[in-house]
Amino acid sequence: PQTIYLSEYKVPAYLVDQVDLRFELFEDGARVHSTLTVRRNPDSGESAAPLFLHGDSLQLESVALNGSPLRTGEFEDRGDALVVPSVPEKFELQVVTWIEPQNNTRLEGLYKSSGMFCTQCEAEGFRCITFYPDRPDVMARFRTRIEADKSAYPVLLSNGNPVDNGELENGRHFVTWEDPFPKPAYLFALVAGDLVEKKDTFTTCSGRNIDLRMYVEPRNAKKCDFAMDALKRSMRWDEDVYGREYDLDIFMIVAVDDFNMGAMENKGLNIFNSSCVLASQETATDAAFQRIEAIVAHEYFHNWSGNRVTCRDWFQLSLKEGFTVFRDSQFSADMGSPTVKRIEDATLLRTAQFAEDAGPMAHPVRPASYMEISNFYTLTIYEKGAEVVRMIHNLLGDEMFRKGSDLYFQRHDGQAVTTDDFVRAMEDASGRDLGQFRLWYEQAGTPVVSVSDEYDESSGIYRLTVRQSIPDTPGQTGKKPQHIPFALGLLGADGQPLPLKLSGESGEAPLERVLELSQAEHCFEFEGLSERPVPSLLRDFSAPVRVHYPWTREQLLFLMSHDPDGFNRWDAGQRLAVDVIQSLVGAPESAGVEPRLVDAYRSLLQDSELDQALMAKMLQLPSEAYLIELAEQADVAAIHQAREKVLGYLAEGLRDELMACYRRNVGQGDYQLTPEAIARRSLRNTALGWLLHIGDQEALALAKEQFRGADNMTDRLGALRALVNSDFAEDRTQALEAFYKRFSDDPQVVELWFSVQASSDRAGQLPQIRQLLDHPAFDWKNPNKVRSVVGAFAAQNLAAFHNPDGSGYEFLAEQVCRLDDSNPQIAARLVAPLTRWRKFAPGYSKQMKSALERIRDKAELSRDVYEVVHKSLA
Ligand code: BAL
Ligand code: ZN
Repeated sequence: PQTIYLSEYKVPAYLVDQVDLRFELFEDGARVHSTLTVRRNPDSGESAAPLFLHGDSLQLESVALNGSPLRTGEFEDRGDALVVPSVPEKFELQVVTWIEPQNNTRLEGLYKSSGMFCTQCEAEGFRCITFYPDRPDVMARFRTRIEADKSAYPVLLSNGNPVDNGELENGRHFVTWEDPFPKPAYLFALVAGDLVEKKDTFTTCSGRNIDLRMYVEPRNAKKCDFAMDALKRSMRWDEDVYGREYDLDIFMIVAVDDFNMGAMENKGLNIFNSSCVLASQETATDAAFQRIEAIVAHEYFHNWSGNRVTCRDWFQLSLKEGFTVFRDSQFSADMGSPTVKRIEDATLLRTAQFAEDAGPMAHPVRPASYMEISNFYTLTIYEKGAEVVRMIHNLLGDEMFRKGSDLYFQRHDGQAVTTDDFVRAMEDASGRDLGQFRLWYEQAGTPVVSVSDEYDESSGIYRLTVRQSIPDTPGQTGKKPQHIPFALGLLGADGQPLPLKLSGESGEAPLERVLELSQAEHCFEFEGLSERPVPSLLRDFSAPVRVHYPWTREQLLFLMSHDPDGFNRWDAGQRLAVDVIQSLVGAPESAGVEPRLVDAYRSLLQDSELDQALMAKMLQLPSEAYLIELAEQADVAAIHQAREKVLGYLAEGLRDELMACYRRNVGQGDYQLTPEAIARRSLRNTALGWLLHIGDQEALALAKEQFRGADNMTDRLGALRALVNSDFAEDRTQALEAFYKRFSDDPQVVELWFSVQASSDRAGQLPQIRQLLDHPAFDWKNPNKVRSVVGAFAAQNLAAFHNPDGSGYEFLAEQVCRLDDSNPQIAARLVAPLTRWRKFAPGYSKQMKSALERIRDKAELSRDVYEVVHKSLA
């Protein structure tokens, strides 16, 4: 496959002003009539360029130019493109294509899911519908007429506002939609199905009434309320915080079961993966409700950050994704607990994005090249991209950042632009120079910030030396220092924050400050300190970097109970637990666990002042995935054993406190989604999990009772998970059977049921995983099912996946090869766990590499999987 380079970007030779589409939908295929109003791009400089239209899996029926059919020789159908060598300066092109949505298993373009037609066009799916200049800098107005059988497809939707509808012969009907906003083809959407409609309204800040509609299959009608409410809160929030008002008269959300992504921000017609939008108390966990709220907000926010202002090319993907993830994280923080949200974001980043940044697919937030753009919907583009915007926010402050975003939206409304345009708007609005800051977009890899310190008692000076370095990544070496906002505080022995007075400064010193690192090394001198302080570094995770500082266990214990920064309090606990677990990795069985860890967790469990949501987070031990990420040459079995040992030791030592915690947090009245109620459920389920881990009989009885009597999915699944991860084999089997019996007709709950098993080292060893694949509810064509079994096994059941006999790797290779033919996007995503083979101890890495080689040697590998596998082996 060909590599595409940012440096080779050229403006389009032709622009499309208007797209008129007519879809004739049938059971055995669809005919797409397209009329494009085209003109030569005055900025292109290529006066005699041929017209080049992308295509993929299309059967061309006819081409006409200004109404005259083109004959053989006047156009070329290359399969992946339609080329018309000679065209006038302005013209209309009529193209008719035939496609087969019912056979489209890639789920790109127009396809069928549970009997309905739906689309996914980002990034390059529109070319699977008709021939088109399928690149985001070609923005056109779309008018779409959909024709289908009325009884099978009573609901016909597309972007914009409905402008016409009527009856046709043979029981068919049509609806026409018109979208007044020019958009790239990746934002096109079409839905046709037998769906129920849930209606609501929203009055915008200027007093316009917007029709809000959700379309779902009838069985899901009761699962819409939460998403609808989240949508209205998102609309209000975007007005309040960013001054962004909705622009069409109607906003629609559709839920579909078969979807590669989580959701898609098509103009006025967001399409969601069912699992990211449908929820009820009985069927969705707290985590699912929070995910839904965040994704509904994310897709809605794209209406401005992505749709009104879009990307010039796919190298700029983070322009819309990084900014929109930042916006949705601000929204979630405002809706719940900001500290907990920060902890969750940082955990994802440190566990998974740092791993990506240290692996063979590492790329900058603005990549310089790719083979298959679908492979670049990554944690780096999304989450690191959001951190980069967050740093700009922190450097500029609330007010200037808002000024910058206002300028960005106003200056670029209706345009397709670059990350550089975004940064420039921030600079122009604030007067700040972000020249060096731009390196965050250009350089891949996670910066390492190493801190050392010395305290001079006689002068009262505390000297902090801060060095930064950025590791080499594929194709990038010798990187320049970046501009890093580094927030810190200093604590005295009694836990009081100490003033941070830099030498030579006058006036009152702050108790927290943000140092701006720009060189490879800085030395900061703080004066007027009468005691050696304990540093609290990178507060609130002020930059996506790794911090190295030789904290002692005493210091970590101290920060864990005293740091006024909630994030760093949690972080100190994590660092301590990591240190204790790491010291046991590969140690003899007789090696003891640090007893102070039990004391620290006991204090935590007994701390009645502490925010319960933070306590719930602090009680989570670092995951195996994080421990692996931190290891040099990961020995998975040894890490797993060490972690289990610490968990067992803590649970034994804190048995009574855990039981008290459980009892304190049950029976709190009606189900609510407040941060407090979520924290209580999290605390009781963590306590239950720990107690079952050590085989506590009283806890077993409580778990069974909770499993039977729960009035919500968080508690029911919490009990199920605790049972599944315990050694009570019979109870586990009974609970799994009962759960399936109760929820077998709800695909989303069945996905939970699959993933609880697939991610458990007790219930998810390879033979059991194979059984899950043979289960009648498993469906290879449904990405959620694949993710819930194969994905969960490889990404969460690490001890089983990394079985030293290599069977887990072979299994994954087999499933990737199987999926590559039907759904290459999903196949390429599943390969990820193997790509980090260099990270593991030799016994593992050799076998991981051969599994990758096995995939590489498959005949007719898709471009998606080819890119991931070849880059991983390079
Ligand atoms: N644009 C793809 C889905 C999302 O990030 O919203
Ligand atoms: Zn997005």
